[in-house]
Amino acid sequence: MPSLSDAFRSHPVFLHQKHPDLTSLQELPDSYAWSSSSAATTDNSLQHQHHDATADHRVPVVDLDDPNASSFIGSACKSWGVFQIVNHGIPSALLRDIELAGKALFSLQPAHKLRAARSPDGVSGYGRARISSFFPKLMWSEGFTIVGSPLHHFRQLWPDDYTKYCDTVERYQEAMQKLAGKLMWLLMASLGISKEDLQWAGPRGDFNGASAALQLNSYPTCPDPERAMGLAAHTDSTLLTILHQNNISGLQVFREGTGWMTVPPITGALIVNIGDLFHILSNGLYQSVLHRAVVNRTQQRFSVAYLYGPPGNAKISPHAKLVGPSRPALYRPVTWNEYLGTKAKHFNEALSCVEVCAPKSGGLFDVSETHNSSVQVG
Ligand SMILES: O=C(O)CCC(=O)C(=O)O
Repeated sequence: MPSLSDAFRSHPVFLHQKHPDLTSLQELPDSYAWSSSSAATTDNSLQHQHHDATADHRVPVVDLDDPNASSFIGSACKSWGVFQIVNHGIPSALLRDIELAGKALFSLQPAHKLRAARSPDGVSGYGRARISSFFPKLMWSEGFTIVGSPLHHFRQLWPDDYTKYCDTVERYQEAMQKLAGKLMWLLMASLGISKEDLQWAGPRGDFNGASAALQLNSYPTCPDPERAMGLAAHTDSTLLTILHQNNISGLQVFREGTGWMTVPPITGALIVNIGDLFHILSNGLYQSVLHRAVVNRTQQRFSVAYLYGPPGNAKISPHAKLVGPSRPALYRPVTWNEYLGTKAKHFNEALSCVEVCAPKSGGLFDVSETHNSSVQVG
């Protein structure tokens, strides 16, 4: 079965020159200075001004212990594509431990971190965001991606002390996998899809064989945050992503008609966002939310994203229950690997590359009419 890394092997990303130590810079180098004209698309333009979260404009918070959690999640996914969860069952000590592991990793000396550098055609390891290659300016962040076991890279980073960090990552991966399975069924229930309706969830419905990656992100303090970008606007290729952010805000989501909205840190809460594959599965009903991370002058920010997808051989397509004469299938079937390959090549245009039909208010039209359309956010 093809592995997650195979998708990247055929689309190597050669990242720019060596990563400088961002913490040592007193001024923003030109290569990190974003402006509207340097941004790749309108949606990626640097608009740090954002809307304050009034009651109507707040990313929904869902209590997973609430008997109506599934329908709240459904509404959140239709109108936002993102929500925060509380009472999710992940121990706060584990959230603290993964944050400490990230802090320990990113505070190593630059040359030391490069011992575990990600190769151009690899997925695991230390480096800039893979999406960097789509932008003319660099992002004010560093990342570390883990697919499967962190052992190989952690041995390179901490030859004498890797076991405790491996243990933390493994516990975190296990807990996230369970939570992702639970969220998948809450999402499915909100769409009227039951265990019998989803073959690739496996005979026990536990999504055995699901693929995932863990992405640790660090956003150092920045001398000129208004002109810098932590992580440029993108949608995730996943079914869903579960994000833990420390208590420093920086994540923003784009909402049609409103603009960029900050997702405020809530102690102990996790953020869940819909990815492109779930958007496909829901036949366009649930939004794959466009999001980005901005930086600040005084406090380093960390985040940990659990990027969750289907088993390697599962073809994801609009679910039969969501397709009918008035709503034909909007996308063709794809495996996660195929889709990652498309994303690695076409980035935010990837969804439109697998469209067979595009939604339009009041009806449907052939996608060939609209192939120049930019980011599909819903
Ligand atoms: O750091 C964040 O808040 C966003 C992280 C993210 O979007 C990612 O890792 O893909």
